[in-house]
Amino acid sequence: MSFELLHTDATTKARRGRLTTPHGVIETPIFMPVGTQGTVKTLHPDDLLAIEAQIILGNTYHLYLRPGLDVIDQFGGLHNFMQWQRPILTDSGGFQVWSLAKLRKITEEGVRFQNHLNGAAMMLSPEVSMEIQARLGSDIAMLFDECPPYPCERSYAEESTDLTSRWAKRCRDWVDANRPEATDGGRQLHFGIVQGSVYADLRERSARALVDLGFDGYAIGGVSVGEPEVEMMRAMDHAVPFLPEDKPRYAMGLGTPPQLLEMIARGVDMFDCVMPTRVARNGMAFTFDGPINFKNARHEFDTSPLHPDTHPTVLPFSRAYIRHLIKAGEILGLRLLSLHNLHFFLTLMQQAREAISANRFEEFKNEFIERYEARNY
Ligand code: PRF
Repeated sequence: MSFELLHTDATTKARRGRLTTPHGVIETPIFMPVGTQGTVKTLHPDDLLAIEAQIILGNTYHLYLRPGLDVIDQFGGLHNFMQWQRPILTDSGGFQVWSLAKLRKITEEGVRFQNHLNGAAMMLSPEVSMEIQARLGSDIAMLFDECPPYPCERSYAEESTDLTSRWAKRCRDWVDANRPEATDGGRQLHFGIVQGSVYADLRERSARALVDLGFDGYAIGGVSVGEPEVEMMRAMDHAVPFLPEDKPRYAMGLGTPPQLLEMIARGVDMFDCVMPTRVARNGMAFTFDGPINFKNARHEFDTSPLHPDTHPTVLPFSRAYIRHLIKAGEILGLRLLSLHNLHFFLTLMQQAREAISANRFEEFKNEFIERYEARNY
């Protein structure tokens, strides 16, 4: 059993759990820093250890294109290649093909596309994606899915959802045929992805089809594609009731700090998002007292630290200095804010876990949001 449900909060659906993977144990709820190209941008793996990152994300699409599997095979997988020995989750590539590649064409077989680096014609399919992820040696591999756009006509959403379900069966078959159960418990875990756009019955149908096939965890995909926040929350409410209690649930590509807490309250256990590192490179820091924009002139002469709760590595630096680094385009500025933001997201998850254990998740969430939105810093 890879997932152990440790405790469910008394008043919300928030859960505390423990997921065991070949490269270690993950305490949930958890946020996963994104390392698309085999690096969490600007950070050394030691930095990730310092902020106690438990698991990071890698991308099939990017790593398949560059450096390619022949290079990564030389190292026996992504962990050794990038010098990160804790768990890695890889996304399956379908979503990235959609956002990056040119001339994409979806067929029953898979997705044909021209890659965004040199225009070469390529193909990703359920079998190819599962094979790439097996060779990358990630601890958690995502199934190959289609993420429909928003808004999405019902007829398209229905066809797309059923295609994702047929692809899930092909992923299952590939895994069963090629990845016999490891006897030492060290096998790669596989997570299905619930699609269905904004349609409640399609979300249910998608979840049921995946659960019938049986996977180690279930993601909710097709969210954060431009829909209003209320639709994002509804997508969780429409999928979670049909997912097994004893398997982890992962909301893909989300979200703001308040959104993460709202989703934990709905029974979601895992998250990933480029936001903390992407906005860091834009001069923005998340704090318990709301976001700080270092491009704002009010920080020019400010000798105080970024925030009292920042990581010890960042604490000695003043806001004026960080603003200067950002204004000057200095790499240290991007690095300090990336470290700070990921530390903040991981601290938030740690506090969420503690609040769940104490049966006070609802109060914790409301107190957090009130302080975050007051912006009294
Ligand atoms: N599917 C996959 N990866 C994803 C998503 C999805 O739906 C999302 C949703 N925005 C982010 N990453 N495979």
